Amino acid sequence: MENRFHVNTPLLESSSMSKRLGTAVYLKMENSQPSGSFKIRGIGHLCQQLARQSRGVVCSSGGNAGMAAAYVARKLGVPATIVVPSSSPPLVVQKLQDEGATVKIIGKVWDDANAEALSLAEAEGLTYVPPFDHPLLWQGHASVMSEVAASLGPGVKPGAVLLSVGGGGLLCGVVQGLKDAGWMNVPIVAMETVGADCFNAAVKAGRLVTLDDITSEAKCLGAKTVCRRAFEYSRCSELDIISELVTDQQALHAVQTFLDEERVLVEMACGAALAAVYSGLIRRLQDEGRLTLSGPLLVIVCGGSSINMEQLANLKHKLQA
Ligand code: PLV
Repeated sequence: MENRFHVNTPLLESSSMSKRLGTAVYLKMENSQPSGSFKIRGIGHLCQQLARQSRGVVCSSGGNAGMAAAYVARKLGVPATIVVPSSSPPLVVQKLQDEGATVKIIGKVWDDANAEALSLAEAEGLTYVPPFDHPLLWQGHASVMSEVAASLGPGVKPGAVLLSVGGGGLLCGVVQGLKDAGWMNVPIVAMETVGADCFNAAVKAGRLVTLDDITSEAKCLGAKTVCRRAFEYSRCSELDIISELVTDQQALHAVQTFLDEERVLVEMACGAALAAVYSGLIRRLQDEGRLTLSGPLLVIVCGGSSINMEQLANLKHKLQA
């Protein structure tokens, strides 16, 4: 068996969320992964396959994919270069450096940083680590669902899965995990923020859409184009993927409520998913008959390192002004 870098994360019942929804809510605590998010699952798996003998890895990232790549590279004894856009907060740059990575700040949004990472890989013979668009990432991310299946035990399946979408890697991994578990008919509620909504835009347009800009503060959801596989899944008749948006204010409010009620600090990218519960969106989908929960709601608490008390205060200042 390959070495793995991720840990089995806790599956916790949230009594406050359950009370709000009138249905059991389970939290898959991916915030407690080494490197701070679910990204380590896919990136760990990909690097095991592609980077063992590498001269070095280069990863473009809003932050968390980079954190995972830097962590895995250190464990493999391989140098890591992480390319982030200028929108990534300084605290992430610092954390990446603390993890031993070389950090380059290129462009305004992730797409700019990614172009640089691709040309660095080419020019310097480095292994390119994509943050969301690769079958090995999805295969690695799928382990989140096999763990959930093991934790829930035989005969129990989630009523729905609630998650965030950036470039769509987590979504693709969860779909694969649902397939593996024989849970294809479990609906997925796929959340983005307004201004980082490339999946929602593609679903609405019926084709891949490239956003002009990322205007949301949820920078780790800020890919301008969702990966093709995620878009294809949205059109697959065997799957039920509900794409919804919240505002940055709702995502921030969710981050704060989650901190107060669950005592856990997550970044805006994760707040987008949590906001579906706190803002009443899940309730509304139920009322409208678009979502029926025949089992517990599973929330993927994707986590994220782009947050601390100071960053939280900055966000409050920016968004609540
Ligand atoms: N973040 C990517 C892409 O950014 C990155 O480079 O870190 N939740 C958190 C905490 C994340 O960091 C991300 C992705 C997501 C959710 C969404 O996952 P995805 O991209 O697989 O849909 C531009």
